[in-house]
Amino acid sequence: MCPGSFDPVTNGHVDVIARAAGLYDELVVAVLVNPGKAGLFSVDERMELLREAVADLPNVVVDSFSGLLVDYCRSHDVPVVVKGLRAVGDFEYELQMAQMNRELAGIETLFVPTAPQVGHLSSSLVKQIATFGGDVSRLVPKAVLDRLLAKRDGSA
Ligand code: COD
Repeated sequence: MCPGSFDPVTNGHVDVIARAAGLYDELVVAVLVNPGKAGLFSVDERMELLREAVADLPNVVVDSFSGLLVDYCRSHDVPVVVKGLRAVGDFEYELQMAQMNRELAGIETLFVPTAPQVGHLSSSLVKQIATFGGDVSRLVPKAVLDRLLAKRDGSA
């Protein structure tokens, strides 16, 4: 399983998802609500954009969940969580969550190092750049770009 806020999905997420999909027979990408982050897109919008972004990966299913990651894993028999690691900041946060999820439910976390060409990408930076009219066309899938532009122009 690849969990995240995906608000919205970026090319960095897609890279990790595609690589995780190559390691397992089945991969669930789940939108989980991160209480520490305010959302621009609704959970339904995030799922729709994710589905478009992973349309060429037949073993990937998109889902959502509100609650603890370990509860989702337990109820769906998910043994492993795959996370992308960018820099030291990610590592400290992700290590803590990985250790906690293992303590709570024995769930293992596999870390995939970010690809250098997407290591600087984050949903928050993409939103900030798009809000102020910057070009994010190389940073996100096409469907996300269209939706960001529509939101900025007030038509979505
Ligand atoms: N390159 C590589 N990996 C990337 C990139 C990139 N450019 N951008 C993001 N990623 C990775 C992140 O490192 C992360 O692993 C994943 O993609 C998702 O990223 P985000 O930013 O969309 O999602 P987060 O970090 O906000 O997601 C946090 C969760 C929602 C997974 C977490 O808060 C959670 O599990 N919440 C559920 C409640 C819970 O169980 N809490 C207790 C945790 S111990």
